[in-house]
Amino acid sequence: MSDQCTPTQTLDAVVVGAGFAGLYMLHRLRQLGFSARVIEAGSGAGGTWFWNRYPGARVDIESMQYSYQFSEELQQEWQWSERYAPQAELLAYINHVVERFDLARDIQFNTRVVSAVFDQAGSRWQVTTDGDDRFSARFCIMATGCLSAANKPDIKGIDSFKGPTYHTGEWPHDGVDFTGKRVGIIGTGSSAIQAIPEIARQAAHLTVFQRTPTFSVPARNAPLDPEYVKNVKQNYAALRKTAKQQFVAFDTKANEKAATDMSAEEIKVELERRWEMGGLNFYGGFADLLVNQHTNDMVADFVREKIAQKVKNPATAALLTPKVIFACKRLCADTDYFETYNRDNVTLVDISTTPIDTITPEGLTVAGKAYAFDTLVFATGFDAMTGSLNKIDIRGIGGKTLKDKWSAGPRTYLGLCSAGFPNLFTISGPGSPSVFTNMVTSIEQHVEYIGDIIAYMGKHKLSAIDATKEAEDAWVDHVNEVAGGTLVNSCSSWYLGANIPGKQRVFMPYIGGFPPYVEKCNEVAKNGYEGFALK
Ligand code: NA7
Repeated sequence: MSDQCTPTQTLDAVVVGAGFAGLYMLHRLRQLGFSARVIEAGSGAGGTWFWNRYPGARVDIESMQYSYQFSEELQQEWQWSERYAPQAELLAYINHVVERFDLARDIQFNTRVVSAVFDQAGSRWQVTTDGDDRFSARFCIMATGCLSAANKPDIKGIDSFKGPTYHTGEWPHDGVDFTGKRVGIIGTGSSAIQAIPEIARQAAHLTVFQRTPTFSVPARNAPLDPEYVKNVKQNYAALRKTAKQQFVAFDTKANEKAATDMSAEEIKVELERRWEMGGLNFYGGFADLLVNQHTNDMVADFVREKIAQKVKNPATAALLTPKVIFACKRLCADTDYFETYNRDNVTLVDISTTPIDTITPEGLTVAGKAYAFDTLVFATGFDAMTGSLNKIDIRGIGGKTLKDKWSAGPRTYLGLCSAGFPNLFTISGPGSPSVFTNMVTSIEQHVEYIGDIIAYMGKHKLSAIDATKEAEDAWVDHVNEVAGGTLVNSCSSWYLGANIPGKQRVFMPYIGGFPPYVEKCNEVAKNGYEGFALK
């Protein structure tokens, strides 16, 4: 019956997701003369910035850099107000982009893609949605984000809690008023580190349940100085160029020297200078930070010392002090996070050795001790990199599912394509620099690269592109080899999928740096897309 009710819409491309990636992909496809439709589960555009509306949510890369650069007019006209834009401003920016480039007419909101099945005979993707839409498209482009499938832990009694519960990645649009409430929060990653100071200021009491303490450096957020903005805008091209030459694709004023080539005094000065600069500039302190254990220990000890200075209660300070490799989990940038534990209305509960026993109607219990609250917040992160893709029934050649193919860890060529799934692209997919970089810059690179491939195929009258197994195997080996040469491969982070019980531990993003990655992509293109089979 539904076959008759829902005629198939024929397009050049279906794009899944209307965040930074999906929006620019749509714009680019249109520029190239292709028809496309974006399917978005949310009621509005924005992806991460649509869903993550928890108190304190803001970007941790400077706003002047965490923005599109494909349009000079756009980057000149948009006014950021703070060094790190808050969620609402990022969403306003995204909505401005939607309007400015007239994108909404090709976006279907409130619709979730359920399946994408490759029809080999016609070289087309048949895409269906939970609204019973059917699309037939030459290309299917997954712009589903790296951190968009919320991880709700399977804790006993989770549904028994009688008060409201919230996940930071699925926050209510009209906000949550914590005034006078006793609040429990599980998790102490980036989201919690931003939310905890804000919730503590409002709530009657906040109890934080911490499994692993996190390294965090002061963000040093502030209103943007108009002179600085003017200067950046006059020289935007130069800043963007410098940023793209950096490992992380944003300008950290990186020190090219390894700590091993510096004197003890120089190191001390550099550490203090980085601490004062604020935010993820800390990554740029020493060229060997992620590969030299001694350097890493030294940086870690410096930050541990700062935590001890900030937190008045030594027992609490000890609990908040990370024991792992510095930046092994993503480094956080905070505003008053550690200081928040000096408040009388904040309690830290260590659940590293004694996990939560059960959630109860009144709160939860740890090691037999009951903690009561009115509201429970899950700041428990995401099924990263693969979670949102695995929610969709994606079937390639011979009906094989992507989920099955990736059961022992994601396998891609350049993080863009997976062999056996022709004409399917993942923007900032596993195996690409993505989360180790300025996401917007990485997204733009992928979108433009995919656009070029599609245009190339049109020009050469090609109907299908697929990664070869050999190129994919070699790329996966390279991704693993590079990760294995760093220190970040060693702790239980979401980079490895270690936060999701049962998920295969494989280092998912490419940690070889943005410039070498782009160079590799460009070389592949120059050689007629070597490593891809074109038909
Ligand atoms: P993260 O960084 O994955 O943090 C999730 C937190 O939740 C982290 O402290 C976890 O502890 C904790 N967690 C997860 N599951 C549980 C269970 N079952 N019990 C107790 N504690 C748990 O997610 P965020 O949303 O904060 O940040 C995600 C990214 O967004 C961030 O890296 C930035 O790139 C932006 P764990 O460390 O696993 O022991």
